[in-house]
Amino acid sequence: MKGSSNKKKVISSNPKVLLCTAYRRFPGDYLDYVGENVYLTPRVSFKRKASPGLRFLKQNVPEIETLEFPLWHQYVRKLKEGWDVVGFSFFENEIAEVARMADEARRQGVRELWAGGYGALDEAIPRMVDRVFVGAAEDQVAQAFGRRVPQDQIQHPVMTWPLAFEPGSIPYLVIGLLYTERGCPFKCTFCQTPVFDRHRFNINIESIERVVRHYHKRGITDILILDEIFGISPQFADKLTLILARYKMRWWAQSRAALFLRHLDTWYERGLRFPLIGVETMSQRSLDSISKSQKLEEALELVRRTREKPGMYRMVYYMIGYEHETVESTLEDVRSLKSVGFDAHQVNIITPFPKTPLWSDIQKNYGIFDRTYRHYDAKYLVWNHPHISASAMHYLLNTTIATLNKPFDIYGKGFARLIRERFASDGLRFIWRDVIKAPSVAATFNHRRQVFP
Ligand code: B12
Ligand code: SF4
Repeated sequence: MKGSSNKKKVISSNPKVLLCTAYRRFPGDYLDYVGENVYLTPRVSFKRKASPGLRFLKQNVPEIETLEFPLWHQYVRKLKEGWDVVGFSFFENEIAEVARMADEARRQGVRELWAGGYGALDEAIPRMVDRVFVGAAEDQVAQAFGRRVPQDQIQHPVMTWPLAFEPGSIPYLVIGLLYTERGCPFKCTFCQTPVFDRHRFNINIESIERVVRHYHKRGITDILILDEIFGISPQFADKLTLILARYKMRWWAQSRAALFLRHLDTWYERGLRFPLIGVETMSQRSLDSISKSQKLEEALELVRRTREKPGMYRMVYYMIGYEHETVESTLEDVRSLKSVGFDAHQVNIITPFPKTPLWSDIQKNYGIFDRTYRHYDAKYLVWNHPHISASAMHYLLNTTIATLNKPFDIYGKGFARLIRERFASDGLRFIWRDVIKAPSVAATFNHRRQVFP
């Protein structure tokens, strides 16, 4: 079967299918996108309380049941309801938890196990489950119920994550999520997207508009577009940004510097305020070594041009551990990035992920010494770097994060500037929208329930 490996058993034509994420090891065990990159409190948190993969599957194949980030006892209790199929959606760093979940499902007599999501690219997975799904799977899952979901009819689900103040998880903002394009035409050596999502396509725009309308009705003012390269399909992006403008959304988007530069003025007018780009390094040699197909000047120009636009907050992805770098050259690179003046940084250690060109290159040239799944969250050195030891890399990561994301710079300067600029441009509307309405909506919002507008 296309896109999946198969040790298929005979299951009924109307099977009971349960799809889960990895379990939470303790109640607060949600991946916190900000907490991984800012060490001190007070700070904001941004917790992954909904799984985009499972939300898409449930929206398009309502016959399935989904279970997002259960605690272990909740998972075991759910298994007891009796299922023909139990499937898991996970990242590489969650494989140990999923292995334990698979054992428990087998122990309880589940007849068929499935795996999907990026973690399913790992070579251990086909031994763990009966069926591995690679790439978008709405259509394949629907086929288990005798239906088809063509690519152009995939419906977008509602999914939100909370932005809160820590300590205390005090709710501040509900962020509505969008994921509008699968696949990528670039071939950065560290990235799994080109091998995972081989077919590029856009999600049905009418269904996206329905979701944005729902966010608006629920009082949501901010949207994060999770796409890796938003704007790669210009006509689609044009339609989508017009929808966002119509509902007066303030939006965040991940894309490449060149695409932001091309569309900056229009997108800014239509509500773009939080651009996220992969700067990756301040060295063109390092950029070229990962085939990023990006010029350093593009990122620098983006900082210059966005600085002129009030209310913008610029975040970057940055990696350390390029093969020719040393401790000294890395610290120099970090200083150079700091001087450019982005507002916040996500810092990762270059990590080989299965089936990427980087994975085979590193295995061939240096060797991978650490196969602890939990260490594949891009915060550990898992391979034999020629110039930097694992402990030195650990020190470098901490120093880099502490230097780039000083709370005073991120909040003291960055947020204070945002508040000033929003107040200057929106006046009392800013007070209503950002100080009164947003926290009130956030205080009562249930992120865990999937709704179908
Ligand atoms: C949004 C995103 C995130 C979100 C979380 C998203 C999530 N799903 O939980 C955040 C920002 C938190 C995040 C964090 C990280 N991410 Co990330 N992220 C992405 C991104 C851009 C989109 C993923 C997404 O939500 N897609 C939308 C949904 C709808 O698609 P999907 O998950 O693929 O699901 C579909 C199919 O896979 C399938 N499916 C999924 N599960 C299942 C299960 C079954 C049983 C079946 C049948 C089918 C199925 O059906 C779904 C519908 O079609 C991808 C790149 C990309 N282009 O996809 C990287 C990506 C997944 N991330 C990646 C990485 C490296 C990370 C980090 C390690 C980096 C870092 N340090 O920040 C961390 C993880 C940290 C941690 N501690 O866990 C890597 C791969 C990771 C891996 N193999 O483990 C990717 C591929 C990017 C890359 N450049 O290579 N990420
Ligand atoms: S890092 Fe981004 S641009 Fe590069 S291949 Fe992956 S998704 Fe495409």
